[in-house]
Amino acid sequence: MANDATLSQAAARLGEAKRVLITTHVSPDGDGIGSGLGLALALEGLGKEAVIQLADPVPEYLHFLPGQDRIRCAEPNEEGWDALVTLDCGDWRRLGDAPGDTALFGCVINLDHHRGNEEFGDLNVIDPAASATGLMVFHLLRELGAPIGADAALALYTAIATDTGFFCYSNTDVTTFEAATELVRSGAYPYAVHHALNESHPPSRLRMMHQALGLMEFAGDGRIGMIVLDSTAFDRAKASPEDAEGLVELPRSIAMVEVAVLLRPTTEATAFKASLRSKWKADVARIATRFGGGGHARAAGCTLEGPLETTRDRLVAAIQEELNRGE
Ligand SMILES: [Mn+2]
Repeated sequence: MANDATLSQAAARLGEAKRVLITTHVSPDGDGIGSGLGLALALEGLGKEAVIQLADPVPEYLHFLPGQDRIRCAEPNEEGWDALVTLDCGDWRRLGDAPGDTALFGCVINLDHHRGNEEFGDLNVIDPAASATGLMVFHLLRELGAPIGADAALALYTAIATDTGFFCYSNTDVTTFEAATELVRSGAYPYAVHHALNESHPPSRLRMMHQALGLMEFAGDGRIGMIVLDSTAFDRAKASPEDAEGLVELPRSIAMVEVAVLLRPTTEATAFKASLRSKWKADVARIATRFGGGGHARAAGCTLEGPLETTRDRLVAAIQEELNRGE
């Protein structure tokens, strides 16, 4: 692993710490929550105090993970801690105000796999080659010599499974499978994760999918597949924003499509959130970065201000440019 030295430095600092605060980005996902719970539970196993502080609540689909009584969400942190570990987050602002002031921490450890991470920590362990932050936490716990119990294993397995699309995306590699094997050996039950994430949707999720399929459009000779959800689509489906999570996979499943886009209004409805995915060539992180977002080469996101028509046009133009670049 590229950042071995730093990973062992992080392990050394955590080994000394007695009280550790853990956090992840706003709108937390499976990797952020799974990594956080896995780390917290394993640190507790070493006799440390570990609390997870979040800016936003844990989404419904992750409520099956055990250990969530360690999560605080309502107020920003005001206490002092030996260390803060930020997980899966490329810049400090994206933590919301969850951790509070940096002066509250003996050490800030930034553990992440986003390329372009702003390295805001005292220790920055950034590995863009890692398929998930959960995988990095797994290796960190090995460095620490921390036993991984069944609950922590389930959390870390979930982190890795969600960021790799259940071991399908192009980031899935030997290291990923090796870690998953170890986690299953430690008690993670893969079907429990698949069941919670893929077989437990409310009917509104499928109504939203129905709307989304009807709104699918194409650009760039069919190489750009896009779904634009407006508030009418949500009203028709009687759906919540959570019901639209991951629908960007629908256009990505089409043979011709190289870049898939899901556009949906922000809760304030003054801007649009774009989720971007690609298959082989297009670097969607580069596109997202142009609009102030970020992510990975094959999965990224950003928020675009302005009315829908201009937003769509700006985005399609930027994607087209990226597709031309690769030719
Ligand atoms: Mn991640």
